Amino acid sequence: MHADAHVAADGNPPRRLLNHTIDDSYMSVKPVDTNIHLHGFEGPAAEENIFLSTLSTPMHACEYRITIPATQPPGTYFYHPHAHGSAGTEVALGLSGAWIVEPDRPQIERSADHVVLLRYRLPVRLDNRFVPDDGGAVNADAEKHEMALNDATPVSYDPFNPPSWPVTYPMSGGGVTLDPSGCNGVAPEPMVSVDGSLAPAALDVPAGQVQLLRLIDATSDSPKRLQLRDAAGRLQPLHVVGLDGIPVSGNMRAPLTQYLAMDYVMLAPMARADVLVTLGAGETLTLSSEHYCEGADAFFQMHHDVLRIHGVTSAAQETADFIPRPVVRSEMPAAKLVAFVRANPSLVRRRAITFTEYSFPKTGKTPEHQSYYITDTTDRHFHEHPFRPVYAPGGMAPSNADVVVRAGSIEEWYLINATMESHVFHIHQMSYVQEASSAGIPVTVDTTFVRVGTFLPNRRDPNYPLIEPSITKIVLDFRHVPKGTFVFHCHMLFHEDNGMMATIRVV
Ligand SMILES: [Cu+2]
Repeated sequence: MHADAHVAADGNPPRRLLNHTIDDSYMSVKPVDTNIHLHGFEGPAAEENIFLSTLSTPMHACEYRITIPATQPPGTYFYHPHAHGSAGTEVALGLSGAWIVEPDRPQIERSADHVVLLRYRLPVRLDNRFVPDDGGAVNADAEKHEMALNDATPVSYDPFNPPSWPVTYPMSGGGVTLDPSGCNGVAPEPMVSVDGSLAPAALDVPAGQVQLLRLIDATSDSPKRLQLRDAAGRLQPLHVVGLDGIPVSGNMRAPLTQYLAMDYVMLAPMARADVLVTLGAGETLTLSSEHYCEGADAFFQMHHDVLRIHGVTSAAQETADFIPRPVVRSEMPAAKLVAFVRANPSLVRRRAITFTEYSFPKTGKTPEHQSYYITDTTDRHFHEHPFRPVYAPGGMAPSNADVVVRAGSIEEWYLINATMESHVFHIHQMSYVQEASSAGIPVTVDTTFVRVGTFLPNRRDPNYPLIEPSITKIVLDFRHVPKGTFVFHCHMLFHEDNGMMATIRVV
């Protein structure tokens, strides 16, 4: 280990903006620290303690004893390192893998069960900068503008209908011009492929037999919009039986029997979609990654095929003893929970969780940098600070918590994106309900794409438009979540490593 593996500095003094305070603190960790997180694990936080890491333990080793709860839904899960500051590089380069929970009696043969890991095609740029290499000038413009924004004048504030927010970057500056639609970055997105193969990979399957594709976005930072089409280019609905490990039907004994038809799935980093396909002899289906609106200071998403599936004549036995059928939408557990919330608003606490970014200039030993925050902004005097756990002597989890909730309660969170790019929400130890999926209905997930907001003209400062934040609503049911301290964060790991993570305690 190098002595300078872990660099922390104070950064800039606190700033005031609107009614609230913004702390800066800069941390740089070389990817020498690691640990493990079982993404989607619904057991106690202490069993897969992500606050422990190989740098934080005396022998530079961590021991985990993990029991998968009997109530863990049968489906597809993922494990990856979660050491703050170094997780992004490690995941981008492939340090991760799938874990699968089988139902009591598997419904499908192993040969019809396919794990489809979408990883970056290597080599991949790891600095995650959206600007070209000569983009230093645009950063300098952004920092100067940012530091001039201080404004301690109180404004009226509704956390659930948030005010427009300043943007981080100028529309034009330092030789870089941003996309005025707010959707596309100036640099192309690094492409994904199956297991690092040359895209698209090929999969031959026996014709007429139900196949399960476990689609996993194994990238560190790149949500993907996945579609399926036939040989004539016609869109084919994805028959989704599970999202993020959880059967869409809620049927834990026969999770593959009922599917939700979706035109596309928005698969965020570490998100999973379990999809059934049945091909005729000679039929081909192609899975592709499609363009979507990622944000002006994100990347330019491009169409590319990732997997071609061919149906081939086979003498093999039928592999499934069930015929998949569409789920009854009103019977889905996600629909029922949202109906309960609508019928009983007084029983549900609302909370605003806001994603923000700011640019900070060089001060002393601290280089210029972007800081990323995820903050409970329900109280108008909220305080933005990067992930900053505090430990009592001998403590295995932080003594400070950004959000405290009661076990047994239900909360509705407004995920508010006040930045120029997309984000991804993830919370540990539990799933939750996303009120609107790409199928237009509620679904149960553990990872959610948080779309970018919309540009508003700014007459005082035309080169710096304002952002009308986007709002994505989720319902969190804390009735079955083990008490303890854990985290929620942006699952674009560059953002997480640079501060966009917060602690939650269930008491
Ligand atoms: Cu983010």
